[in-house]
Amino acid sequence: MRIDIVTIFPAFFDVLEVSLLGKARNAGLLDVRVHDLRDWTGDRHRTVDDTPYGGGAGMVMTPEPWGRALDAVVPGAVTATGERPVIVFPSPAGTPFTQAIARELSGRERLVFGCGRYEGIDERVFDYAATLGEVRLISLGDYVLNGGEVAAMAMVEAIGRLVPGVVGNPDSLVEESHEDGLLEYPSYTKPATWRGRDVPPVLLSGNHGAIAAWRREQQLERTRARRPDLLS
Ligand code: 6GU
Repeated sequence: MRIDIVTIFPAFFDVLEVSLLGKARNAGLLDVRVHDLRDWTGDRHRTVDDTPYGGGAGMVMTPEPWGRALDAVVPGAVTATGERPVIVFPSPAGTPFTQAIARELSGRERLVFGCGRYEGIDERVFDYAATLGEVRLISLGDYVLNGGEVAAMAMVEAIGRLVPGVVGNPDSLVEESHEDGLLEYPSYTKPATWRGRDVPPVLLSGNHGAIAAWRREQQLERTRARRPDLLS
Protein backbone atom coordinates (compact mmCIF):
# COMPACT_ATOMS: atom_id res chain seq x y z
CA MET A 1 0.00 0.00 0.00
CA ARG A 2 1.22 3.48 -0.86
CA ILE A 3 0.32 6.38 1.43
CA ASP A 4 1.12 10.01 0.62
CA ILE A 5 0.72 12.69 3.27
CA VAL A 6 0.62 16.40 2.46
CA THR A 7 1.22 18.69 5.45
CA ILE A 8 2.92 21.93 6.49
CA PHE A 9 4.48 19.98 9.39
CA PRO A 10 6.31 16.97 7.87
CA ALA A 11 8.21 16.45 11.15
CA PHE A 12 4.97 15.31 12.81
CA PHE A 13 5.30 12.10 10.83
CA ASP A 14 8.87 11.25 11.89
CA VAL A 15 7.42 8.79 14.40
CA LEU A 16 6.21 6.61 11.51
CA GLU A 17 9.82 5.41 11.40
CA VAL A 18 9.55 3.63 14.75
CA SER A 19 7.58 0.67 16.06
CA LEU A 20 5.43 -1.70 14.02
CA LEU A 21 4.73 0.71 11.17
CA GLY A 22 8.41 1.55 10.84
CA LYS A 23 9.15 -2.15 10.50
CA ALA A 24 6.40 -2.51 7.90
CA ARG A 25 7.91 0.36 5.93
CA ASN A 26 11.35 -1.24 6.00
CA ALA A 27 9.82 -4.57 4.94
CA GLY A 28 8.24 -2.87 1.92
CA LEU A 29 4.65 -3.52 3.08
CA LEU A 30 3.88 0.16 3.50
CA ASP A 31 5.31 2.88 1.28
CA VAL A 32 4.66 6.12 3.19
CA ARG A 33 5.80 9.43 1.70
CA VAL A 34 5.46 12.75 3.47
CA HIS A 35 5.32 15.99 1.46
CA ASP A 36 5.66 19.61 2.57
CA LEU A 37 2.73 21.66 1.22
CA ARG A 38 5.01 24.71 1.19
CA ASP A 39 7.00 23.10 -1.65
CA TRP A 40 4.02 24.03 -3.85
CA THR A 41 3.80 27.68 -2.82
CA GLY A 42 4.97 30.37 -5.24
CA ASP A 43 5.98 33.32 -3.07
CA ARG A 44 9.04 34.17 -1.03
CA HIS A 45 7.22 33.63 2.25
CA ARG A 46 5.85 30.27 1.15
CA THR A 47 2.34 31.40 2.15
CA VAL A 48 -0.36 28.75 2.57
CA ASP A 49 -3.18 30.75 4.17
CA ASP A 50 -5.22 33.94 3.87
CA THR A 51 -8.14 35.71 5.54
CA PRO A 52 -11.62 34.24 5.05
CA TYR A 53 -14.05 35.76 2.54
CA GLY A 54 -17.08 36.97 4.46
CA GLY A 55 -14.98 37.74 7.52
CA GLY A 56 -14.51 35.80 10.70
CA ALA A 57 -11.72 34.65 12.94
CA GLY A 58 -8.64 32.75 11.83
CA MET A 59 -7.08 31.96 8.49
CA VAL A 60 -8.08 29.63 5.64
CA MET A 61 -5.63 27.55 3.60
CA THR A 62 -5.54 28.89 0.04
CA PRO A 63 -6.43 26.61 -2.87
CA GLU A 64 -3.36 27.20 -5.10
CA PRO A 65 -0.72 25.21 -3.16
CA TRP A 66 -3.26 22.44 -2.53
CA GLY A 67 -4.15 22.24 -6.22
CA ARG A 68 -0.50 21.90 -7.23
CA ALA A 69 0.21 19.42 -4.41
CA LEU A 70 -2.72 17.20 -5.40
CA ASP A 71 -1.73 17.35 -9.08
CA ALA A 72 1.78 16.19 -8.15
CA VAL A 73 0.90 13.56 -5.56
CA VAL A 74 -2.35 11.92 -6.71
CA PRO A 75 -1.60 9.35 -9.42
CA GLY A 76 -3.76 10.48 -12.36
CA ALA A 77 -7.36 9.43 -11.99
CA VAL A 78 -6.67 5.74 -11.35
CA THR A 79 -3.89 3.48 -10.05
CA ALA A 80 -2.07 0.85 -12.12
CA THR A 81 -4.86 -1.66 -11.47
CA GLY A 82 -7.58 0.81 -12.37
CA GLU A 83 -8.59 1.71 -8.81
CA ARG A 84 -9.34 5.31 -7.87
CA PRO A 85 -7.06 6.66 -5.17
CA VAL A 86 -8.74 7.64 -1.90
CA ILE A 87 -8.03 11.22 -0.78
CA VAL A 88 -8.67 11.66 2.95
CA PHE A 89 -8.97 15.10 4.49
CA PRO A 90 -8.97 14.73 8.29
CA SER A 91 -11.59 17.18 9.54
CA PRO A 92 -13.64 17.63 12.72
CA ALA A 93 -16.51 18.29 10.29
CA GLY A 94 -16.11 14.87 8.65
CA THR A 95 -17.81 11.52 9.19
CA PRO A 96 -16.58 9.58 12.24
CA PHE A 97 -13.59 7.27 11.73
CA THR A 98 -14.38 3.67 12.67
CA GLN A 99 -12.72 0.26 12.58
CA ALA A 100 -14.95 -0.55 9.58
CA ILE A 101 -13.52 2.43 7.66
CA ALA A 102 -9.98 1.46 8.70
CA ARG A 103 -10.61 -2.04 7.38
CA GLU A 104 -12.06 -0.77 4.13
CA LEU A 105 -9.18 1.65 3.52
CA SER A 106 -6.59 -1.04 4.40
CA GLY A 107 -7.69 -2.84 1.22
CA ARG A 108 -7.00 0.13 -1.07
CA GLU A 109 -3.76 0.57 -3.02
CA ARG A 110 -3.33 4.32 -2.79
CA LEU A 111 -4.25 6.68 0.01
CA VAL A 112 -3.51 10.39 0.11
CA PHE A 113 -3.93 12.39 3.33
CA GLY A 114 -4.35 16.16 3.08
CA CYS A 115 -3.69 17.73 6.46
CA GLY A 116 -5.35 21.11 6.97
CA ARG A 117 -4.37 23.65 9.60
CA TYR A 118 -5.86 26.91 10.85
CA GLU A 119 -9.62 27.17 10.36
CA GLY A 120 -9.63 24.82 7.40
CA ILE A 121 -8.99 24.53 3.68
CA ASP A 122 -10.78 26.53 0.95
CA GLU A 123 -13.87 24.41 0.20
CA ARG A 124 -13.14 24.32 -3.56
CA VAL A 125 -10.11 22.12 -2.89
CA PHE A 126 -12.39 19.21 -1.87
CA ASP A 127 -14.41 19.66 -5.04
CA TYR A 128 -11.25 19.69 -7.19
CA ALA A 129 -9.81 16.68 -5.34
CA ALA A 130 -12.96 14.74 -6.26
CA THR A 131 -11.88 14.98 -9.92
CA LEU A 132 -8.66 13.12 -9.01
CA GLY A 133 -9.89 10.50 -6.55
CA GLU A 134 -12.48 9.41 -4.04
CA VAL A 135 -12.63 12.17 -1.42
CA ARG A 136 -13.40 11.40 2.25
CA LEU A 137 -13.66 13.94 5.03
CA ILE A 138 -13.08 11.95 8.20
CA SER A 139 -13.14 12.99 11.87
CA LEU A 140 -11.49 11.22 14.78
CA GLY A 141 -14.22 12.23 17.17
CA ASP A 142 -16.18 15.09 18.65
CA TYR A 143 -13.37 17.34 19.81
CA VAL A 144 -11.08 19.80 18.05
CA LEU A 145 -7.39 19.36 17.25
CA ASN A 146 -5.18 22.14 15.87
CA GLY A 147 -4.81 20.41 12.54
CA GLY A 148 -5.16 17.17 10.62
CA GLU A 149 -1.69 15.84 11.40
CA VAL A 150 -2.39 13.97 14.64
CA ALA A 151 -5.65 12.65 13.18
CA ALA A 152 -3.90 11.47 10.00
CA MET A 153 -1.29 9.72 12.13
CA ALA A 154 -3.99 7.88 14.07
CA MET A 155 -5.73 6.85 10.85
CA VAL A 156 -2.47 5.72 9.19
CA GLU A 157 -1.74 3.52 12.21
CA ALA A 158 -5.25 2.07 12.39
CA ILE A 159 -5.26 1.37 8.63
CA GLY A 160 -1.62 0.30 8.30
CA ARG A 161 -1.80 -2.38 11.00
CA LEU A 162 -4.62 -4.07 9.05
CA VAL A 163 -2.50 -4.44 5.91
CA PRO A 164 -1.64 -8.16 5.65
CA GLY A 165 1.79 -8.90 7.15
CA VAL A 166 2.13 -5.69 9.18
CA VAL A 167 0.93 -7.34 12.40
CA GLY A 168 2.87 -10.60 12.76
CA ASN A 169 0.12 -12.74 14.24
CA PRO A 170 -3.14 -12.15 12.35
CA ASP A 171 -5.10 -13.79 15.22
CA SER A 172 -4.35 -10.74 17.36
CA LEU A 173 -6.41 -8.64 14.94
CA VAL A 174 -9.65 -10.59 15.27
CA GLU A 175 -10.25 -10.56 19.03
CA GLU A 176 -9.69 -6.88 19.66
CA SER A 177 -12.06 -4.08 20.58
CA HIS A 178 -14.48 -2.98 17.84
CA GLU A 179 -13.83 -5.88 15.48
CA ASP A 180 -17.10 -7.56 16.51
CA GLY A 181 -18.83 -4.36 17.57
CA LEU A 182 -18.01 -4.92 21.26
CA LEU A 183 -15.20 -3.81 23.55
CA GLU A 184 -12.43 -6.31 24.21
CA TYR A 185 -12.53 -8.64 27.25
CA PRO A 186 -9.98 -8.03 30.07
CA SER A 187 -6.57 -9.70 29.81
CA TYR A 188 -4.31 -11.13 32.50
CA THR A 189 -0.86 -12.71 32.63
CA LYS A 190 1.46 -14.11 35.32
CA PRO A 191 1.69 -13.98 38.30
CA ALA A 192 -1.70 -15.49 39.25
CA THR A 193 -1.76 -13.31 42.38
CA TRP A 194 -0.31 -9.79 42.35
CA ARG A 195 -0.50 -7.35 45.27
CA GLY A 196 -3.43 -9.26 46.72
CA ARG A 197 -5.34 -9.33 43.44
CA ASP A 198 -6.18 -12.71 41.89
CA VAL A 199 -6.63 -13.53 38.22
CA PRO A 200 -10.28 -14.65 37.67
CA PRO A 201 -10.19 -18.40 38.50
CA VAL A 202 -12.03 -19.42 35.31
CA LEU A 203 -8.96 -18.39 33.29
CA LEU A 204 -6.87 -20.95 35.24
CA SER A 205 -9.48 -23.71 34.87
CA GLY A 206 -8.40 -25.04 31.50
CA ASN A 207 -12.09 -25.20 30.52
CA HIS A 208 -12.06 -23.53 27.10
CA GLY A 209 -15.84 -23.39 26.78
CA ALA A 210 -16.18 -21.71 30.17
CA ILE A 211 -13.39 -19.27 29.33
CA ALA A 212 -15.00 -18.30 26.02
CA ALA A 213 -18.37 -17.79 27.76
CA TRP A 214 -16.81 -15.70 30.52
CA ARG A 215 -14.97 -13.52 28.01
CA ARG A 216 -18.15 -12.93 26.01
CA GLU A 217 -20.00 -11.95 29.18
CA GLN A 218 -17.18 -9.54 30.09
CA GLN A 219 -17.32 -8.00 26.63
CA LEU A 220 -21.07 -7.43 26.94
CA GLU A 221 -20.82 -6.09 30.48
CA ARG A 222 -18.06 -3.63 29.62
CA THR A 223 -19.76 -2.48 26.48
CA ARG A 224 -23.00 -1.93 28.44
CA ALA A 225 -21.16 0.08 31.09
CA ARG A 226 -18.77 2.10 28.93
CA ARG A 227 -20.25 2.25 25.45
CA PRO A 228 -24.00 1.56 25.55
CA ASP A 229 -24.25 3.32 22.17
CA LEU A 230 -22.55 0.31 20.56
CA LEU A 231 -25.33 -2.06 21.69
CA SER A 232 -28.31 -0.10 20.33
CL1 6GU B 1 -9.71 14.72 11.75
N1 6GU B 1 -9.08 17.16 12.58
C1 6GU B 1 -9.09 18.15 13.48
N2 6GU B 1 -8.47 19.30 13.21
N3 6GU B 1 -9.68 18.04 14.65
C2 6GU B 1 -10.28 16.87 14.90
C3 6GU B 1 -10.31 15.81 14.01
C4 6GU B 1 -9.69 15.99 12.83
N4 6GU B 1 -10.99 14.80 14.54
C5 6GU B 1 -11.37 15.21 15.74
N5 6GU B 1 -10.95 16.48 15.96
